[in-house]
Amino acid sequence: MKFVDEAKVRVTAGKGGNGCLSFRREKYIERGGPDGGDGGDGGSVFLKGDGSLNTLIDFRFQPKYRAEHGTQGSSRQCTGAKGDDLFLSVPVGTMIIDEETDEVLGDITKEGEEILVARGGFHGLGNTRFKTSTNRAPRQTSKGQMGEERILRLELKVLADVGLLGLPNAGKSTFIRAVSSAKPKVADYPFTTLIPNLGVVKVEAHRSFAVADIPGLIEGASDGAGLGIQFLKHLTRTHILLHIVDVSPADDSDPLGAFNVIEEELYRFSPTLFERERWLILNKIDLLSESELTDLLKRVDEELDWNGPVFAVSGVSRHGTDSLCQSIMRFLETRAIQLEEDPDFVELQRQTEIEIEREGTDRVTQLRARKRAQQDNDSDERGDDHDVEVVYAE
Ligand SMILES: Nc1nc2c(ncn2[C@@H]2O[C@H](COP(=O)(O)OP(=O)(O)OP(=O)(O)O)[C@@H](O)[C@H]2O)c(=O)[nH]1
Ligand SMILES: [Mg+2]
Repeated sequence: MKFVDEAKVRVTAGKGGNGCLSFRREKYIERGGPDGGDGGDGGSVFLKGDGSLNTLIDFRFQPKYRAEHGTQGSSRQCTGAKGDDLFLSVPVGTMIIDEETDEVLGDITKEGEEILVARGGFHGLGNTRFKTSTNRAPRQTSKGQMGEERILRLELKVLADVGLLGLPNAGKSTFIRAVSSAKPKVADYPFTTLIPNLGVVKVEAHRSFAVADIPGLIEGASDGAGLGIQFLKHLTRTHILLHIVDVSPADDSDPLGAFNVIEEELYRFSPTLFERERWLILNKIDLLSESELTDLLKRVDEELDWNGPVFAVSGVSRHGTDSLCQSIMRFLETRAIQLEEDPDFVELQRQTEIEIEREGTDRVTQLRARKRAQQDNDSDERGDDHDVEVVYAE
């Protein structure tokens, strides 16, 4: 499955400056000829590949862009200044589509690659240009042309940096709603989320990451219970998993028990994915008193086989979610630097992904074979999401 991050922007190139109507007027020179200069061209709009960006989210906050107009020509044959071109930085991999015609204008495939998306208006001509042997004092000029305007749809296939993991009702979708502009359905019944969703989290300008919300897992998922475990394959290329635990489940079950159930299912899907950076997120802390939370944290410390980071948040009140996102961003940025500097680390990541893919595929294949045997030639593969191709981030 490919997640697609999408943004619509209106780009308007600058108008060309008008030509100038003017005649030379100097002392002692009678009937000086025409001396109106041309206008300057309008600035164009370009999109430019920037390898440090990984989402299109900044465009959702600012959807309109305009390049500068050219200035008018002036007397003494002065040409107007050209409007500055506008370069908009987009992530490498961005596809540019004209929203009105659906025409693909291009793909930004490399760092620094530039694609013209709106051409600046041509400049107007000053009256000097219209002088002929029969018309020595032309009063004619031309106007600068309008710049092109387009509505662009930008699409970027993104890999989620962060994957959410947890029982149904743990609050995964609520968390995505709290930290991003994605609006997956939230409800107090299990399996509200049936297909993975993508949320893009903007920490500040040009710092963002993508989170995948996948359907909840239940005990026995790796044996096909609930929606199964095949959705875990969407976490193969994430860099952190957030294991979200409801601290106050409606059925009064023990949150630590819920934690162990998911850890077990994850391990059974892929021992290699189990080794991935994973943070424990205690969610719904708005439902606990301070002392209850302290007791729970103490139990986490004493009773769980867990050495990773622990965060206490509430997706509903958004308590703790900002600082969690800041920590995620810092982790991802540190990792990106390591990827740039250390080729061994890059290779290790690649191997890890191959291994997870292999383990996950084996597991899912085994499960299907078993199901098929049980159901006696029943080839119904509900729960599979092979035909789900594209999910748009809202
Ligand atoms: N009080 C409280 N309720 C929450 C919080 N987060 C989620 N909920 C509630 O928990 C229920 C389940 O939330 P969802 O976000 O749909 O849970 P999910 O993990 O996405 O569930 P599935 O999609 O079924 O796997 C909803 O009724 C939410 O309103 C929270 O921080 N505090
Ligand atoms: Mg959900």
